[in-house]
Amino acid sequence: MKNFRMIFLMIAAAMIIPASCKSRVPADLTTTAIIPRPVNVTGAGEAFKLNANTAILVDAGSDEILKTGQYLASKLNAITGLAIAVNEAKSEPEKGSIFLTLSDADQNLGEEGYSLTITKQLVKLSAAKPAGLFRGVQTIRQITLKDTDSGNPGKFIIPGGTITDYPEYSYRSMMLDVSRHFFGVEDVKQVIEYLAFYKINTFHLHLSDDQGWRIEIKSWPNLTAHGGSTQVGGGKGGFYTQEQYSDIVKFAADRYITIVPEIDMPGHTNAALSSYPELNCNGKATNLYTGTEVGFSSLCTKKEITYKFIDDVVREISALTPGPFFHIGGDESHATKVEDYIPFINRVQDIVARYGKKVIGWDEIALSTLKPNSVAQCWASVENATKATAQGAKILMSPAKKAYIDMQYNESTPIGLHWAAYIEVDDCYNWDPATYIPGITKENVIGVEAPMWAETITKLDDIEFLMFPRIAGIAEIGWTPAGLRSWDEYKYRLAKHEEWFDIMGINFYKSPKVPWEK
Ligand code: TNX
Repeated sequence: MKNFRMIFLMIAAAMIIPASCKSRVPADLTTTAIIPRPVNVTGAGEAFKLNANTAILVDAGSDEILKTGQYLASKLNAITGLAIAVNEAKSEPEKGSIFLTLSDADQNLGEEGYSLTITKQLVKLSAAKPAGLFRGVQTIRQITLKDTDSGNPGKFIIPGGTITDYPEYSYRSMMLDVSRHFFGVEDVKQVIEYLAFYKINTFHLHLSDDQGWRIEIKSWPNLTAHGGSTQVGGGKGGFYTQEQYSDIVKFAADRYITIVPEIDMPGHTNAALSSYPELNCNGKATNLYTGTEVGFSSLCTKKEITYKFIDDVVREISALTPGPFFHIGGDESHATKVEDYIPFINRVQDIVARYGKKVIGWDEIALSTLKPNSVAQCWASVENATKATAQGAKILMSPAKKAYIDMQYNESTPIGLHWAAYIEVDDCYNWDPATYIPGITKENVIGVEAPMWAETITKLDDIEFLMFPRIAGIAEIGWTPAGLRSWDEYKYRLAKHEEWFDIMGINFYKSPKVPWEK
């Protein structure tokens, strides 16, 4: 009899415990799929539940933090269907709130670091600087999960625990070439919004090339009127008015993303040479160009008018650009003799400095005498990178074989080039900016950038296909310490981001290398 009762109780328990266990053990923060992976995560056996009473509270008296709170609210409301409101915090934040504060953060978190403490009662996000709150907000978005508790259908939780997080590199970037094909303001904003989700903080716009000049210069109006009128394949091209460019700058700044404008010179300048005959050594305007060759054009480095032109362009664009950098290109100047190239780059560095900006240029600029604060963007030449660091300059790492997200994934994926390599999702992830070039160490490197050249790209769908999922890996390389990165762990987190790609409507490459769940 006793045995019978015992067996009965055991069976009953076996039936009940799994169900009740499920409702008591919330998802664990340490197993959430945050990209880039945070520096430190601990889990706790409880979770914060979102419901109709959940509010976002922010430090009183700061419009800037209020805006970040509103950004978080709009993202969470879209996902959860709630109508979370944003209010200024009273002295003690109420239970049930998500609290964004600068008041008591560890100053060692730096410009972009943040810490999160999540309990049943409160989600507290602290940072030393507003940018850190914005980065932390991206983490909150990524850990707001559907409650798997069967008694809680359609509800959302944030798993309990703590996160302390800050970036490995201060410069984490993507470049978009809007010259070979032009992309309008709305497309560019969409790309910037995607970058924000992965804590990327810089967006480089390649604004001029042989095929098109894409930014209005008021003192040289024919650059856009004529030079912006076509693109690869002969489409109608386009350009940003200064007002539109400023709108992009502001949209990015609202996401703590810095715009780096590039005017490529002395090569890659056919669009300018075609718009103003006086910029050519022979005084004759070239024809517009809609092909994809490189290395055939050069500004006339010996003419004074060339430097007047550059001065005007740098002045006008710098006035619209709050960020510290101006990118002068400098790549593939095969039509410029090296003895002309070197003094040209030296002189252009002075012009950029006159307008209060620091120079970035492709690695060839290391042939010249770099200013101590100039940055060489390393895409191809180890020798140039070494020349740059020997002069004390910093390196921005964009090795074409790893980080060029205009490369095809493999022979059979549509769009993209393959001159540098086919770059599968794991290839793009498996490298380290601090060891990629022998002799160049972390101290030499300011960060990482994934360039997207646009010879074969004509629409936002194409940008998305080449960007995703590779950009997530580039973001992690820039943010997460090398010791915490491994493809075999990352690929499972990445697989979980398919859900995000679907929610955001992103046309991504479903690589066979990733253990997708769907
Ligand atoms: C090389 S990378 C270029 C660009 C092309 C790109 C295509 C670099 C600095 N120059 O002009 O668009 O290859 O991948």
